[in-house]
Amino acid sequence: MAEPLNITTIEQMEADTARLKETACQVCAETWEDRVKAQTPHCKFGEDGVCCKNCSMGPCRITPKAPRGICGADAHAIAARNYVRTVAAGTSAHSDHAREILHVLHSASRDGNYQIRDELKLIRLAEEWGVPTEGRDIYDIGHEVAELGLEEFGKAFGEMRFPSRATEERQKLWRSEDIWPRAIDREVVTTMHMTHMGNSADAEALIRQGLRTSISNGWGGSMLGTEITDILFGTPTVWTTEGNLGVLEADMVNLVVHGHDPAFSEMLVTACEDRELVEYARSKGAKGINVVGLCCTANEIAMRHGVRMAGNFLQQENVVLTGAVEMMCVDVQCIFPALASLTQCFHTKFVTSSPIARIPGSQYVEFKPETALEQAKMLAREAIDNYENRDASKMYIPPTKQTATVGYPTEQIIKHLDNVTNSHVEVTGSYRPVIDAVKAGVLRGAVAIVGCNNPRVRPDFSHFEIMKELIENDILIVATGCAAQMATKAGLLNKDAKNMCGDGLRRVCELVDIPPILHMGACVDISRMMLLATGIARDWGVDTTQIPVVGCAPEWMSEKAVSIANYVVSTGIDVYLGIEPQVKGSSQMMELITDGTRKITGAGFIINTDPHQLVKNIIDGIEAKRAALGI
Ligand code: SF4
Ligand code: MSK
Repeated sequence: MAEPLNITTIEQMEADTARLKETACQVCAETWEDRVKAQTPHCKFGEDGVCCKNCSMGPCRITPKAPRGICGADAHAIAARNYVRTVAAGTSAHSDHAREILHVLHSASRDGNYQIRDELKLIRLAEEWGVPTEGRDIYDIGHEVAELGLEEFGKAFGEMRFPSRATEERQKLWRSEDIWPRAIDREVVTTMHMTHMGNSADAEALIRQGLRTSISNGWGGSMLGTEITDILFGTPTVWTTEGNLGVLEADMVNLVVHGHDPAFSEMLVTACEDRELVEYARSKGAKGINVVGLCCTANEIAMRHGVRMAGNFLQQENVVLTGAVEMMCVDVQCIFPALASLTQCFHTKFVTSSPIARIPGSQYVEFKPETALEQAKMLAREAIDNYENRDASKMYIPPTKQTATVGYPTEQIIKHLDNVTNSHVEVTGSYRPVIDAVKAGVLRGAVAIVGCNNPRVRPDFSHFEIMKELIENDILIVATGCAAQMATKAGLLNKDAKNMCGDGLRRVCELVDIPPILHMGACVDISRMMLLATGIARDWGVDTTQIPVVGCAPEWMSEKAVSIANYVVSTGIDVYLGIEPQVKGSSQMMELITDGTRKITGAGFIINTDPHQLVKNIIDGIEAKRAALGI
């Protein structure tokens, strides 16, 4: 099998980190590697999920000698309560992000800072929700849709709207199992209430509420976040871009955007394209302004503007350690508070922008839709002014970078499939070609690889190994979040990566003109994957749980990931985890998350901390689904 021209190995990525660690020593800065050492070994009670501090009689920790907390809660109750609180926290993070975006849509106007960019998507959503569109101004429609979207959070009666996008079988199941969510805030509050001292101690009841809460995220908050972001900033299209630390430029003003909410980063991208500001940067001796992204903000702007990506979660300190960053602007989620002290070792300005993510030692500029462009321009000017403060003795930018093709929301996937089948008009707009390829065995199935990287394992290694082995075995990958960025850094989003694939997948990549790993966006965009799986299942004439498609989070770390994993399982899709959820202290919880949910939703977790074993489990799982379908 021909090797791809150019892949960046994990060893090369680690060598860049080691070189930057020398700079950290030079400026006496600590990094996450030091803090991992200081935190090791981790608290066993926390790891196993059997420490409860839900009331001040505790904390209570479960041991063989003390099998119950003071109130009598056992290991199963405590682990279950901790676990579903994690689901509630993750749901809150994604959904509150969506709420902010809905407010931006509500304030959008033709002559304001934010406009409606995808009118067709707005009209489609308005029609889905019964909002009149005929003869109305698009902004009036947008504002009414925003209001209805905001009602999804706290409506007093009724139930959530987007779950009715699922397959008929799923909808029926969510009703019969009584896990159709009522409203996002209601499910989060119910979870917090159920887990308050003196309430639920039944692990199964808690797991069921966790599933319902997670559906209010995946088929609620996250789906709203994705839809409204597309309406405001445009549905992503295919771009060729670059990723890894080498996208920082030695002779330009480097402005890094980091976090998740695109309202801030979109405005910074616009501001930095301003001719006057570019001229101002030149007047200060720089060749221009280089905006690059980190974490999911990077995914958002890469697939809407082709903006280059500096790296994923555990690379956030490396970016500062290059000594070449004039300003890092962050919004919400996955931001190390450690960036405040680290940036102080350099000339880098660290700007926080949201009341949700206040960090001591940062410069706080509360970002508001009404003044967004003005604020973004002010920050860009400040970054330019900071260019002259660089210290060349602290500067080293690893040259490593890769070309990546990004931006495959469902609309683009359908468009690419249509291009292949344009001679058969009757099949356009459907997933039929991909289904035919799976039925014929050219493709064995698909895996959604998502999630963070995590120092509990060798960072990025599991992603790399699993992705490599899956594509060798003719399994197509869709990726989001920091997993997608690992693929970017490695070069696996390059169309040339088809040379690493098995014959079947390589033929598909050539025919459809895609890389073997499709970048679908940020972690909030896993909702796109739910719609993709639903579309495939519908066109196949089966339920989502039957198709040879699974999810995998090899290196997950955040509470959002736990909520995501639960809504994927609720959708009937198995999830393969490379990091153990913190419930090991309860045999009942281990059974519930791996097998118990299977009796409710038809899917569960498969956990294996060895990436090579995990990928074998995935392939076995896909083959079992194929066999059950008789293919
Ligand atoms: Fe202990 Fe029960 Fe209070 Fe938890 S709720 S801290 S187990 S007494
Ligand atoms: S940024 S949640 S580290 S994917 Fe979405 Fe990456 Fe995980 Fe944050």
